[in-house]
Amino acid sequence: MKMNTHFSGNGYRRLSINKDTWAMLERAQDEGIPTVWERLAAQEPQCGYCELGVSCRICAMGPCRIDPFGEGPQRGVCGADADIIVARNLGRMIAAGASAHGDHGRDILETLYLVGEGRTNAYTISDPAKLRRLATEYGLAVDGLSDQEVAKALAEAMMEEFGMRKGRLQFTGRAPAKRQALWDRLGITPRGVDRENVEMLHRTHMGVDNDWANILLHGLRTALSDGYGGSMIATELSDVLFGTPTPKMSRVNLGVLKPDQVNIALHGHNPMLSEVIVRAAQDPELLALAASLGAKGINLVGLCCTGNEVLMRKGIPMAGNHLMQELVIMTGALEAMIVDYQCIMPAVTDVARCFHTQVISTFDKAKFPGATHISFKPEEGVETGKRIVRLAVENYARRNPARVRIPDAPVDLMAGFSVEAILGALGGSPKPLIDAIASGQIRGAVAIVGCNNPKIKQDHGHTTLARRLIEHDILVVVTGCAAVANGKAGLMVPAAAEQAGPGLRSVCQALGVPPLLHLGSCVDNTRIITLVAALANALAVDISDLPVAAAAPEWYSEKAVAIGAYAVASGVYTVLGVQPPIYGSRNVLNLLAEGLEGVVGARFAVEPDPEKAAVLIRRHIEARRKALGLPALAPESIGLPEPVPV
Ligand code: BF8
Ligand code: SF4
Repeated sequence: MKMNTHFSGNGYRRLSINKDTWAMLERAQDEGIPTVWERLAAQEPQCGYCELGVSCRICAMGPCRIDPFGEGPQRGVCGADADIIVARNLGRMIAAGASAHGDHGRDILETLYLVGEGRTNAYTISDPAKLRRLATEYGLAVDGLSDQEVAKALAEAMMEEFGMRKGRLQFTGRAPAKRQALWDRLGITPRGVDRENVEMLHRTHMGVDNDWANILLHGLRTALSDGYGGSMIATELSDVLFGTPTPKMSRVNLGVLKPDQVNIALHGHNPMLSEVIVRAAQDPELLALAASLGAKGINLVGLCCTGNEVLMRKGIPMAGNHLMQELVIMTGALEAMIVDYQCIMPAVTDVARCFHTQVISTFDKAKFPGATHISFKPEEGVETGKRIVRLAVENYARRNPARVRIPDAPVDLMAGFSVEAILGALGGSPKPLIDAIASGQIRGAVAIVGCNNPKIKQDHGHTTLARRLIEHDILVVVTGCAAVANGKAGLMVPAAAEQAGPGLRSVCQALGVPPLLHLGSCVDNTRIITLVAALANALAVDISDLPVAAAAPEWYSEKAVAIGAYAVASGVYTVLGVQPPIYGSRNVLNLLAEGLEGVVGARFAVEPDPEKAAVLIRRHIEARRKALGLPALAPESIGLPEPVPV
């Protein structure tokens, strides 16, 4: 591919705030290796119809598009108008994102079932107390049963949730009673993890649900089946199998690679494989093999959400977030990139061809031409893990030391804040947090979540928003690539409390925690839902009454759309930093950005400038505080951002 010249000189510096990214982009430029940024530039200008959401290729009478200026066609061949087309496209995005999480949850669930049946030697029950709590939540009698028997019974009960037998997902019971009643009234209580996704695909087939608002309502139900179904099952069962996270220190950025060790990156989302890799990397035989090749050890590093999973539970250092997946290979120091699924760019095998790195794919549902495929079966996890690590170690012999360029020194970060760990730090109940919010010492809490997107200067949105919020005494919780971004910026160590306002600072200092708490991977956004539901329940209010908000400043993925939709459907005001493809329908836009407030007590906002997003969020939080009768700043005193032109 022709390299894009507008990154010449040090123009690449405007693509990211990070020195490690800059160093690798400099190498990419010197050596003519294309990256995600060049490919974006090559795609520009991107299709305006698609950006507005008004193109449709659902059937073979099309593809169709609606002219946003009103001069060309206003109907597709079937008669669909812009509202239907935009709503159908958005509905399918939600279903795809929810399916990704649901399928991930199912993989973990099937593993729990294997443990319950005693058919795998690779996994055990790491948190039996949590296993029993969950089983009790599912109405199962656990007294007198072994952990293995409880695991099997819980797995079977959860398998029911993927279909349609029960009529409502068990975990919806975590939401405040008022919220559950609202969902019932609206007819959006999720009934099954798979069911809502399938129904969305059905409804959006040509000629089924031709009412845009009805499609969007089902979009909320589909998203709820992710938040209280697929994702929540994935999180809770990963804790049961691999351990419920506790606070721990680790390090982040490309500097976590070691020049004298075998470096292996764990990339993707599912912790099943990475758990066995972590064990295989400590295997004496493999360590001896590494030593015989001159390596001082085997160094595991994380990428994206698999990285977050092993960081949260094992303290494995983190090489970077989404936009680092090509760049980590360009260090020349990576022996293997082990991938499972989701957010793994097909481009990684292209970049790997320029170096000695082996990309090893592991799930039969996620193959990569150019990668070595080693099929992972949880029954044979231990053997597969060793086989993969052996391959990586052997590859050390092919490393060219002259090509190794590891930029920057790693930054410390603290991770591991499960809901259990947070409540533990608070002395077992949310009351101290509620008291701090009520007094105004902490004004509210905001989740900053989601991806990197090459359309946004890497990590600028995440870190700027986080800084503005903590400065104003707003506690921030982070997951996914947003967490990694803020870790790299040094905001996730206890000492970063210095950068917080006086109220939040004193709370963090008393507890010894950072002002940004790392709650995990993207499926772990359900920890945030569990936490806000617990706060609302403790106060006997709905989630939408709380001074809380969410933001996805740099999102790119369909999963992020599903997450945003279940956050809003749960009552959480959510600000997006990247425009979703809905602007071609004024009706859809108005519903999502305004009308939903009257339906579910929360809405979306779109604000690409994180400075302005911070103002929007602070205004929202103060308005909620006022409505709860808590001391509140006047919204006008916070400043009014310029409205985004629509
Ligand atoms: O599930 S934040 S880029 S890695 S989608 Fe992907 Fe986005 Fe990162 Fe994790 Ni989440
Ligand atoms: Fe065109 Fe309608 Fe077919 Fe979409 S469903 S491609 S709008 S005819």
